[in-house]
Amino acid sequence: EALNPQEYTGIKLEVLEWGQDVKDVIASTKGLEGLKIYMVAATLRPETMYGQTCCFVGPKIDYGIFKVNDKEAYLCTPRAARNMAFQRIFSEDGKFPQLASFQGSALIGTLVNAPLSVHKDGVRILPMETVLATKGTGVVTCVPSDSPDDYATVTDLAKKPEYYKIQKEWAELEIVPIIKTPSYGDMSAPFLIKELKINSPKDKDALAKAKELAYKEGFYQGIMLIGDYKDMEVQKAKPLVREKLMGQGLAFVYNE
Ligand code: A2H
Repeated sequence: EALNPQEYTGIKLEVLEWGQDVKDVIASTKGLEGLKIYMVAATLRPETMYGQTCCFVGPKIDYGIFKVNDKEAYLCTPRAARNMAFQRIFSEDGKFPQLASFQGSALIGTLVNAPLSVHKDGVRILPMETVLATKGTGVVTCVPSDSPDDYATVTDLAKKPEYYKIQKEWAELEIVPIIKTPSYGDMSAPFLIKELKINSPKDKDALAKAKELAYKEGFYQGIMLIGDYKDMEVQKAKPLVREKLMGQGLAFVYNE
C-alpha cells in the first residue's frame, strides 16, 4: 500500500437526520452541540457525485465522530481520522478528538445530504458487506449507474430489505444516467452486471472484472451527461468537479 499512494477526494455528506439506533446516543453526547456533522466518503471519481443514491458503511466496522474544528466534526473510521489529522485536515496538527463511537450497523437509516446528487432531499446510509476498514474512510458513496459494486449491492438490498433491516425504498432511489461511454451506453454499471451475468455482491471475481472495465471505459472514453460540465470528457471534468466541491467546502484531498 505504501508503494501505491492513492489520492482520494473526501466527500462531505452532512447528517440531516440520525437513524433510530443512534438518535438517543447522539442527543446525550457532550461536545456535539453546535457542530455540523459530516459522514466523509472517499472516492476516486468525484465527477460521478451527481448520481449518488445512497451511502455505504460496513455494518461490522467501528466508526467515530471526530472534532475537526469549532464548526465541524467528521464521521469515519478512527484510522482515517488519524491520517487526516496528520495531513493537516484537522485544526490541530496530529490531534483528532473522538466525541462518539458506533458500529456501522447502528448508522443504517441515517439521512445525509449527498453533494451534487440529483436526490436533493438526501440519501440513506445502508450496509455494504465488502467495505474495507483498511481503505479510505470506511464510508463509500453509492453511484449505481457507474460502479458495478454499488449497483450489485443496491440490487441485493432491495431484494432483501427485511434481512438487512432497511426500508426497501431507501435502496430504490432513481438511478439516472450521468456518463455516456461508447461501449456500455449511458449506464455502464448495470450494463456490465447484465453482460457478465453477475447475480450477487459476492461474485467477487466477476465484479473485479466489471469494475476494471467500467473504470477504464468511463474515465478514458466517458462524456458527462449532467451538471456544469455536461458534454465534457470525464478526464477533463473530474478535476473541475473536484475543485467546485472544494470551493463549496464540501470536499477535500485525502491521501493514503
Ligand atoms: B469509488 P481503490 Cl462511480 N472499501 O467511488 C471498499 N471500497 C471502497 C472503500 C472501502 N473502504 N473506500 C472507497 N471505496 C470505493 C465512486 C466510484 C468508485 C465509481 C466507480 C468506481 C469506483 C462511487 N462509489 O471505484 O481500491 C470507492 O468507490 C473503482 C476504482 O482505492 C472508491 O471510488 O482503487 C474506490 O473504491 C477506491 O478504490
